[in-house]
Formats: sequence, structure tokens, C-alpha cells
Amino acid sequence: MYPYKSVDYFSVDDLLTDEHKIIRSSIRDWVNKSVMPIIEQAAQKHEFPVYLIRELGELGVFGPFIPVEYGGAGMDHISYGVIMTELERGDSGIRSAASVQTSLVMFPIYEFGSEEQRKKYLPPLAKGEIIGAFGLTEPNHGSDPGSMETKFTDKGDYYLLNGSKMWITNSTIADIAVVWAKDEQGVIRGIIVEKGMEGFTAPEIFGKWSLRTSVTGELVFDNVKVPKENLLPNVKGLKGPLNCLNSARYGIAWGAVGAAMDCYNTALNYALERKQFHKPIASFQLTQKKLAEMLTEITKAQLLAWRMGVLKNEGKATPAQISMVKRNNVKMALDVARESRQILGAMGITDDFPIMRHIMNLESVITYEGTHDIHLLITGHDITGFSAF
Ligand code: TGC
Ligand code: FAD
Repeated sequence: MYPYKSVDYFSVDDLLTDEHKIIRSSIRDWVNKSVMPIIEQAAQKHEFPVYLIRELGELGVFGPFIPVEYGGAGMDHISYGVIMTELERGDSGIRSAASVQTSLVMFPIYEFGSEEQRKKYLPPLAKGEIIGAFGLTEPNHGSDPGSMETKFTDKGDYYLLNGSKMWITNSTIADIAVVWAKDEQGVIRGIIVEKGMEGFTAPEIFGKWSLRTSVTGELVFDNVKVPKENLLPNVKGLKGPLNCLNSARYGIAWGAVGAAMDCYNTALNYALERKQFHKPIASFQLTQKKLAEMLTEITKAQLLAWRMGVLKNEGKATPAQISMVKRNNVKMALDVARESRQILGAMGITDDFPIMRHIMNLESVITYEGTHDIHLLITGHDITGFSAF
């Protein structure tokens, strides 16, 4: 493994504040110390290093843009992005843990929850004392969550929840899950389900070749009695979960840049060191083409993420813009990872280097939070007015 050097070909650092740089440096140090030494083994063993959740909480990674009074850090959206870049440089599974906790659990509770729900759940989520999950996808409804079948009925004193969710990050280890389900009128609502509620189980999905440092599973609800105060009062309809996705997709757009930088840094160092035909492979035009194109694409993605952050800070970011940047940056990272692996030849498939792990991770990242093609259709809808779903 080579010392990590991030990419800054267009002096993007000049666009960051001192605070952004301090946050970046603290997360980078933590990733070097706590993630890099253990991550290849964790991925080989298909294990999520769950003890890192507390450390992430202490670092202030959960809910950086949530106000301080609820346990967040009250920072801006570029800070959140910078954090995600550093975490995903380490591993997409670690970034996933932060995405889910921040954007998919804390965000809806903050944005759509009651004051009591905010006070009860946000501070322990911020500290990593409890872990959250987000249940939208179902076995029969992935890209089309509006057709979900999970539903609840009003039983007077409580709601009775039935149905199941599939492919849920953190499912088995989550203390609470923000679950999206239809009420008796067929309106989608958010409801907080807690571990230990009778009839609620969370079996793990085994056998993943991708995102192996993250727990993925199901959420199964068999006549679960959920207290009425667990309903998120302030949102109705599909726009509830989709608003959470806007925040998570934005973070992923920044995160993917970190994975790409790690692959590029590895490939560049290897190419300078490795000799064939008595010359460094970095001296061959074909290697230089790969490296130059990678650097160009990373730089473009970096600028796109930064601009997205500025728009988000100004409250002007549109969902369609976020779709575009998530789609572009994740595909960019996957392409960079694949090209980097070529540069390393056979060594590229081993866990002596991070590249194969990043490639496998990014195969999930390009699918979750809306697939590559769904995001293209969102852009198509935005520019033509026609929905092609
Ligand atoms: P459509 O009729 O277009 O919209 C329904 C309502 O939602 C509103 N809306 C949005 N609101 C906020 N943000 C967005 N991005 C929104 N997109 C749409 C829309 O205005 C409308 O509101 P209203 O008031 O008129 O009712 O909905 P549709 O059924 O045609 O579906 C559209 C589509 C395809 C965009 C959407 O369903 C979609 O994005 N599908 C992809 C599903 C997805 O991304 N799932 C992710 C699951 S979570 C996950 O993967 C976590 S991974 C975690 C990790 O480990 O990091
Ligand atoms: P499908 O929707 O069945 O799509 C299959 C293929 O068909 C895709 O290529 C898709 O692009 C294409 N397709 C679908 N509709 C159209 C169309 N109209 N036009 C053209 N092509 C189309 N979900 C959660 O709710 N919470 C989580 O925490 C979570 N974590 C995840 C973690 C991992 C590791 C993974 C892999 C997934 C996770 N997901 C989670 C689920 C994820 O969001 C879904 O996998 C994703 O939305 C796609 O749904 P699907 O897998 O059912 O694919």
C-alpha cells in the first residue's frame, strides 16, 4: 500500500474553507489509523467492523449538518461532502454506514419528526450509541418504491404494521428503522420501528461479493404493534423518502470521488515503480493515457460535487441535479477503479491493494440509491417533461 495523496489538479482546495480542511484532515487521519489497517481483512471475512460506529460518532461524522441542539455539528453541506470523500477513500461500506445514519435516519427524523422524536432519537444517533436503518426497498419493488406493499392499519391505540423490506443496510444491527409504509388510504408514511418490537425480525442477506464490510438484510413485519407516537407527523407521500435520498445521493457523489482517488493514487505509484521491458510502465503511452484520463475525470467529478455543495448550501440544489452528479461520479469511480486495476496487472486482483475491493463495492453503489439507468431517466424527465419510467 502506498501513502495516500488526494488529487487536486485544479486547486479545488482553494474553494474550501479552513474549517473544511480541518474536518478533512481529522477524518483522513482517522481513516488511516482505524480503517486502512483492518479493512481488507474485514472485506475478506464479509464483516462490518461495527465497533467503528462509536468512533465515527465521536468524530462527529453522524449528522454533520443537523443542528447542534439535536447532537449534530451544525456544519454546511460541503463539510458533509468532504467527510464522505474521506470515508469512501477508506471503504464504501464505512461511507454507507455514515450515509444511512445521517441522511436516511437522522435527516427524516429531523425534517419530518415531532419535537419529541427529535429529542429522543437524534442525540444517541449522532453519538453512535444507537444504529439506524432505512426501509424503502421491498422484494417486489426496488426502482419503483411507489408501488410498495408494506402497510399499516390504525388500531386505535397503536398501528399494526405488516410487510417486508429487502436489501436494507444495517438491518441486523439496527436499533431503530425508519420504515416507509402505506396507511389505509394508500398514502406513504414514515414510521419508526424499534428493535425488540414483537413480530419484527431482521434476517441477514449472505453471499454478497460487493460491499462486504457492510451488513445488508431484510426487515420483516408480522403484525408489529407500533406506538402511534412513532409515526413521522410532518410528511406524506413518496416525496418523504425521496427527500432523504436527495441527501444520501449527494453524499455518495462526494464519496465516490474518494474511492476513485484511492485507486488513481495506487495506480500512479505502482506504474512509477513497476518495470517491464526495462522501463517503468508509467513511461508507456498507453499507461499515461489511462492515468491522464483518470485524473481528468476525477477532476471533473470533484468540481461537480463542489458546485453541488454550493447549490445545496444556498438551498438551490434540485433533485435532478443531484441525480446527475450521483450518476456521473459513481460511474466515473467505477471506470477509474477498473482502469487502475488494469495498470496493476495480476497484483490488481489481490488484497495487497485496495482496487478490487473498491470495484466490488462500487457495483453496489451504482445500484443503490437509484440505479445508473434510473438516474438517467430522471435527467431525461427533467429536460423533456416526459416520464420514461
Ligand atoms: P413521481 O410520481 O415522479 O414522484 C412522486 C412524488 O415524489 C416527488 N419526488 C421527489 N421529491 C423529492 N425528491 C425527489 N428526488 C423526488 N422525486 C420525485 C414528486 O414531486 C411527487 O411529489 P407529489 O407531491 O406530486 O406526490 O414518482 P415515481 O413513482 O414515478 O418514481 C420516480 C422515481 C423513479 C424517481 C423514484 O421512485 C426513484 O428515485 N426510484 C429509485 C429508488 C431508490 O433510489 N431507492 C433507494 C432505496 S434506499 C437505498 O438504496 C439506500 S442505500 C444505503 C447505503 O448503504 O448507502
Ligand atoms: P430493479 O428495480 O428490479 O431494477 C433492475 C434493473 O432494471 C436495473 O438495471 C434498473 O435500472 C432497471 N429498471 C428498472 N425500472 C426501469 C425502467 N423504468 N426503465 C429502465 N430500466 C429500469 N434499499 C433501502 O431501502 N434501504 C437500504 O438501506 C438499502 N441498502 C442497500 C444496500 C445494498 C448493498 C444494495 C445492493 C441495495 C440496497 N438497497 C437499499 C436497495 C437499492 O436501493 C435497490 O437495489 C435499488 O433501488 C434497485 O432496486 P432493485 O435492486 O430492486 O432493482
